[in-house]
Order: sequence, then structure tokens, then C-alpha cells
Amino acid sequence: MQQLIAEAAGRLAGARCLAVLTGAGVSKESGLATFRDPEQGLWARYDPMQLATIEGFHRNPKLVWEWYEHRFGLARSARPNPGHLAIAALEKLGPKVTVITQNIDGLHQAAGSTDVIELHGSILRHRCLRGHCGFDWSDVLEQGQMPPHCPRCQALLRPEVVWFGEALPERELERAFELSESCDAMLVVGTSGVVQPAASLPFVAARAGALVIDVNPERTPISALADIYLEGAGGVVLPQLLEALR
Ligand code: BV8
Ligand code: ZN
Repeated sequence: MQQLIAEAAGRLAGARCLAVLTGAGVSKESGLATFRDPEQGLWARYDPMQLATIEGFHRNPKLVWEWYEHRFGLARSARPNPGHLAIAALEKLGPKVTVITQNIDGLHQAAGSTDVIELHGSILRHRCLRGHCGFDWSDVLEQGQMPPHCPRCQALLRPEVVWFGEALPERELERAFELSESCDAMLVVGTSGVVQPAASLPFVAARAGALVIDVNPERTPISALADIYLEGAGGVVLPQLLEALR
């Protein structure tokens, strides 16, 4: 593995524009479950694919809100792990670094990454179904109501996240594709490469001639496509890659 990390660092060294695509795996070492292993107990009985949909929300807004409030509480007490911190530290080594994340936990920003594209929104924000009267969470938690309603127009509130079957935010998606087409290198960390359209980005980067490096303890379709596959956890591999780049 050391050999591969040295090779990856050697090939990354010349990159001027580096895209870092992350999935739930990069937050695993911060204690946040990925979709593939929803934390045990209450949520093990529910299929996230049922909860993270607009239909699921309309069917049972209270249940969906309880799931997101549960995850919000976990995200709020989670700390960036060495993987997030190494990604943020890459910015000081010269290349223009942009993080394209599928995660909604805000941990890349907390780690110090300054350019983060949130493809699937953020659990730290939410909006009312009727207008777009954005609120921060504390406004609503005091209400104590579940599901919470808009303090301004009484419509139901929803988490500002992209559910399955919903379009991704246009500007973010456009930027992500532009970056995938123009970056010199794309570092992919902790994604199973299942969810579209995010999972297409490494293929776009590879087709445009970028170096693609995949970091994941399990092989995925992206590992097969990558120029270099680094088998391991983000919190272990990324600090080593950072050291080799310094
Ligand atoms: C859209 C926000 C169209 C919410 C998320 C068939 C039927 C229905 C839909 C579809 C279909 N086929 C395709 C679709 C489209 C669908 C899709 O791709 N479905 C998949 C499941 C087949 N996509 C959508 O619906 C998207 N919208 O297509 O809209 C449209 C267009 C125009 C107009 C109207 C409509 C919306 C997708 C966004 C959904 N929201 N998140 C929330 O988080 O609550 S996606 C959610 O699941 C995550 O964001 C993540 O991206 C995704 C997958 O999660 P995981 O399974 O955990 O995988 P992940 O990649 O996150 O991480 C696990 C990986 O980490 C593993 O590989 C593991 O090995 C690795 N790992 C573990 N430990 C570590 C590690 N890696 C590093 N270090 C470690 N320590
Ligand atoms: Zn409102």
C-alpha cells in the first residue's frame, strides 16, 4: 500500500485543479452511519430508501422528521475525522481544491475545506413546503412540534436535502460536472458509486483525461475505473497521502 500511496502522491503532485468527490464513507470515522449500514436499533427497521423520498415524507412526515432530527443530532455532535482534515489540508499544498460531497453533515466545512459543493443539500438547513422561508434549526426545535411547521405561513417544513427522485440543485450540479470535465485529478473517497447523478462524475473526469484515485475499504465500480485504487479507510489513507505529498 505504501508503494501505491507514493505512486498516487507522485502523480497528484503536478495537479493544479483537484476535485475531491466524497460519499457517506468519509464520515464513517466521525461516527456517522452510511446508508448501507444504518445505525442499529430504531432505524435498522426502516429502509432509508423509503424515508429519503418525498413520498415517504408525505406518507409519514413525523417519522421522516424524527429520522432527520436523529441524524441532525448525530451530525451536530460529530467531529471531522483525520480524513476530512487531510482533505482540507490539501488546499495548502498548492492545487485549487474543490470538494464535491454527497453528504449532508457539514463536516467538510467544519474541517476547514473552503470550497464545498453539497450535491444533496444539508441537514443543517430546511425550508417550508410552501414558500422558501429558510430557517435555522433552533427556530424550529423550540417549537417542540413534530413535524415542525413554518413559523411564518404554518406550512410543513422539510429538511433542505435532496431525496431520491428529486432533482439536485442546478447550480451545484452544473459546477460539479464542469469541474469533473476540467480538473487535472479527482480523488474519490467513501462512495459506493451507486447513486446518480453523483456516481457519473468520476467517469466524466476519467473521460476528460483526469487522473482518478479511489479510496475505499471495499472495491466499487469506481475502483475499477480509477487509475489508482487505495484500499482502506479514508481516515487512515488520506493522512498518509497528505504526508507523501508534503
Ligand atoms: C434524481 C441525501 C431525477 C438524503 C441522498 C430507479 C428507481 C428510482 C430512482 C432511480 C432509479 N435508478 C436511478 C435512480 C435515480 C436515483 C438513484 O441513483 N438511485 C439509486 C439508489 C439507484 N437518484 C436520485 O433519485 C437522485 N435524483 O435522479 O432525480 C430527476 C431529475 C430531474 C428532475 C426531477 C427528478 C437524487 C439522489 C440523491 C438522494 N439523496 N442523500 C440523505 O442523506 O438523507 S443519497 C444518499 O445515498 C447519500 O447521499 C449517498 O450519496 C447515497 C448512497 O449512500 P451509501 O450507500 O452509504 O453509499 P455511500 O456512497 O454514501 O458510502 C458508503 C461507501 O463508503 C461504501 O462504498 C463503503 O465501502 C465506504 N466506506 C465505509 N467505511 C469507509 C468507507 N470509505 C472510506 N472510509 C471509510 N472509513
Ligand atoms: Zn413558510
